[in-house]
Order: sequence, then structure tokens, then C-alpha cells
Amino acid sequence: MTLNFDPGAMAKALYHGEFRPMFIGGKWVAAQSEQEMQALNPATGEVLGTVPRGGAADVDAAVAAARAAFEGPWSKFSPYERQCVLLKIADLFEKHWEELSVSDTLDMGLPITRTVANRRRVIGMLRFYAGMATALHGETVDNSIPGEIVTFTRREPVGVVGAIIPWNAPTAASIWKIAPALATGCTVVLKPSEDASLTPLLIARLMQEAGVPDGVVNVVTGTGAEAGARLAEHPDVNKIVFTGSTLTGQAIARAGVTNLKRVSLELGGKSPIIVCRDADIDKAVPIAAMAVFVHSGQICIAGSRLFVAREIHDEFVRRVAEFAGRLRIGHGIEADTEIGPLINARQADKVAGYIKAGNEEGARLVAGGSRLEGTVYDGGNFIAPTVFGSVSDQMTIAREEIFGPVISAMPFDTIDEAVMRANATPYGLAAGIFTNNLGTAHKLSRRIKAGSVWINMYHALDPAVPFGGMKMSGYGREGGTEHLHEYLETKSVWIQTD
Ligand code: TXE
Repeated sequence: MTLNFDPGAMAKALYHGEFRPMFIGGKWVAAQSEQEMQALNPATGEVLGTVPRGGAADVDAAVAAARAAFEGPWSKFSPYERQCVLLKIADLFEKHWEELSVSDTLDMGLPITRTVANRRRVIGMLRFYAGMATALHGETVDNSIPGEIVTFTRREPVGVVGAIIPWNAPTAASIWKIAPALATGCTVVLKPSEDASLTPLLIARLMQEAGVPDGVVNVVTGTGAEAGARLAEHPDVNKIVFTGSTLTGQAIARAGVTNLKRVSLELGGKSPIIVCRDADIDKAVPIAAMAVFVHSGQICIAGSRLFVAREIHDEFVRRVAEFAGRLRIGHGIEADTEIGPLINARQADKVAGYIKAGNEEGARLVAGGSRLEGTVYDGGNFIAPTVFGSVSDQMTIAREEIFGPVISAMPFDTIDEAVMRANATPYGLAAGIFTNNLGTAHKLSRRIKAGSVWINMYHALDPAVPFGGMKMSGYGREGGTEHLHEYLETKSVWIQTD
């Protein structure tokens, strides 16, 4: 992808280590405790800025502002007016897309060509839900005494939504949660990850510029244990929508029990890729490799278990390893970088631990396997794209979500065996299948237990297509019309007409 702007120059203009306040009730504020947290560039370790370390008191203030907006000015907006606001936000995102992309790249490492390329996914989401704002409707139910009783349903916004997001896609994750909330008439308290808070604050600025009334969208920066936990348990939050780890998702589901708030969870995965004997290998190799290596493996849908038909296994794994070796790794802000850093030293240590376990448990290392050292990588958290062959299902690297650039490849003999092994995981987020046999494609797509199944492709997401997990990858769907239902209550109205 060719960029028609200079990301390096824009990066220099954007952050200089300064303090960036958070956004509550239309005001830019520090934490009540006055505590701050640093925002670090994961490629260099440089301090991009500081943000408030919001705590329970700040969350309480944000929820109060969101409640006041929900009951007050926002409730007076017609669906058409909400649509106009969402379209205005989309226009501002178009105008500031390069700035948002550079901010995301600096804050969490994903290469600039990829953050820029997310444009359609994010702005499309805003426009899709803008359209849906005027398409919400209940139904009349003709089941009562004719001429005496009229019964109909209304779809009403669920109320104040707490949105808790991870660091790996701050812009997309924010919009996936804010857009349907605004379309349905809800208000939002967004808690970004402590590892990537800067872009959500830029987004809040654009919301303000678009004329979103005060309190409709609030951004509270802070840690999960403090701000996140308070939001999850808050008695005046009606719904939590969360993306992140399965462990934290479980904690959030438990916390939500306090007031039986609605919870939707998009959690971890250990997604299988199945390459059948009849697959087009030339096409499958780069897609299967990037199913993991994109964003250094730090995506929930990483296709980290690679099942390959035994007849083609060795050749396929060799070619994936070669592909891995050719990837350009570096600072995301450079336009020719294909793979950026891991988010922080803790994550890099965790991934290095998994690589060590792979070696110790007898997997065959065929590419990568180490941290990248040298001046280019100083201060950053880089791990070489890594491929293990001869992995068995019991090995740690085949079972646990690594969230790093590590592929575990294993041969299979029959399709039934591949399905059984692919499904033998507590997760069920995504799967990829490579075959040129239409029948096999249909059979496998039905039998694989995952929320999204891609055939001869991977990674595709669209605002109109539902996305989410089965089993311990969570519940609820984002995208499509289904998503809206999660933000709506159904009320039944009965009228005696005689
Ligand atoms: O995730 P968390 P972290 C996995 C990945 C990674 C590990 C830890 O394996 O190594 O999780 O990453 C907030 N109540 N994934 O710590 O904890 C937190 O502040 C309320 C996979 O980043 O899930 C952040 O805003 N909120 C995943 C958000 O939850 C809490 C993406 C996500 O943090 C909280 C991210 C609490 N008790 C990490 N504790 C994927 N599969 O997409 C934390 N938070």
C-alpha cells in the first residue's frame, strides 16, 4: 500500500510527552486522585505522553454524566438526528484518518499501512450504524381480541453502556462499541486499555467536534483493576460490552451480576487453520502465515493452530517458514514495515516463555524463535515471526492463546480427524479452511465450532457481518443487525381500545 502522507512527520507533530486529560461529561479532566500513567511507544520505549489514571470516583462521575445525558438531552434526539450525528462523526474520521492511524501505530505498534487500511472497516461501521438508527422498529402482534386490544412492541435503548477495550485495536474497538450505542440511543463510558489510551482520547475530541451532546460519550483512562473493575460492577451501568482476555471476561461477567447488567464478551481464541490436500498452496501459504503474524500475533482471531494434510505438510510448513523469514520487521511508523513490536515487555516475556515451552516440549523450530536485538530494535519489544513444526495437540503452544507471532503446525490424515482436533479447544472464535472442494468447504464450515469461518481467505470483517465467539471465546455479536439487539430492550404495550 502506498501512503500519500508522511507518517514520520505526522508522528513528530502528534505527541511530545505531554499530559492528555480524559473526557467526562463534555469536560477534559485529570483524575480526581491526580494520578497519571505513562503512554509508551512499544517500538522504542519512548514516552508519548501521560494520561489520567482514573479510579472509581472518576468512573462514578462518568456514569453519572452518561445517565444524565441518557435521561436528558440525548433522549430528545430523534433517530434521524442520531443518524446525522453518526454521519458527522464519520466525516470527521475521514478528515482525521491519517492522524488516527498514526496515533494507533505509535500507541500500540501495528504498522501504519495496516492502521491506515482499517479505514473502511471503522468508518464503514459508523455509516452502517448511522443507517440502522432510522431502521429500528418494533412489531404489532395480532393475537388479541379483535377490535378490543391492540398489542405492539417498542425497541428502547438499554441505557448506560460501559465499554471496556484492549490495546490491540483502539480505534476499531472504540467504534465497534460506540457506533451501535449511539444508533440505538444509549450513552457510553469507554475504558480504554492502560496500554493504549491515546487514540480513544482523540476519538473523544472528534465526538465533541461532531456535536455529540456532553455526557453521551465519556472516556475514562485508567487500569483494569481500578477503573475497569468499577465500571463492570457499577449499579447504574445497564450493559457492559467487553473485548479482551477470557480471564478478565470471566471477572467482568461475575462483576456484572451485582445489578444483572447485560454483558457481551469478545474474548480470546486458539483458532485453527485447516489446509486440505487439494488446497491452492500458493494462495494458502501467505494467508495462513499472516493469519498469525499480522500485528505480531496480537489479534484475537490469530489462526495459531495450523493443521495441514500430511501429504503436503512438510512442503507447506517449509514455505510458511520461508515467508516468515522474509517479513520486514521494524517500527510501525515506517511505511515498509510489515510486522511491528509486541505491546510491552511483559507480553514479549510471555511470548518468549511460550517459545521456550515449545522447544522444551519437543516441537521442531523451523523459523524465528528469538527476540530481535540490535540498534533498530533498541527499546522496543520485538520477537521474530516463529514457526514450530511437528507440534502435538497436548503441547502448551497448541493449547494456550500465545498472543504473539508463533505458529504451531501439525499434520492430519483425515478430514474427520482435522475437525475433531480443531474443535478440541475451549475457544471458538474463528477458523480458516483451505480447500478447492466445494463440498469439503461446506461440510467443514458447518462442523467447525467457531463464530467466524473463512474459506480460502482469513481476517475479513465487515460492518454488516456479525462477529463474535462461541464457547470460551465469549458471547454476543458485534457487527450486523444482531449487534443492535444487544443495545435494545423490547417493551410490549397492550391497549384496550373499547
Ligand atoms: O488483557 P485484559 P491485557 C490476552 C493476551 C494478553 C493477555 C493480557 O493473551 O497477553 O490477555 O492482556 C481491562 N475489570 N488478550 O492485560 O486484562 C483492561 O484495563 C474490568 C487477548 O491487556 O483482558 C483493558 O482495558 N476491566 C485479547 C481490558 O480489560 C478490566 C485482547 C483488556 O485487558 C479488568 C487483549 C477487570 N478486573 C488481551 N482487568 C483478545 N483475544 O483479543 C483488566 N481490565
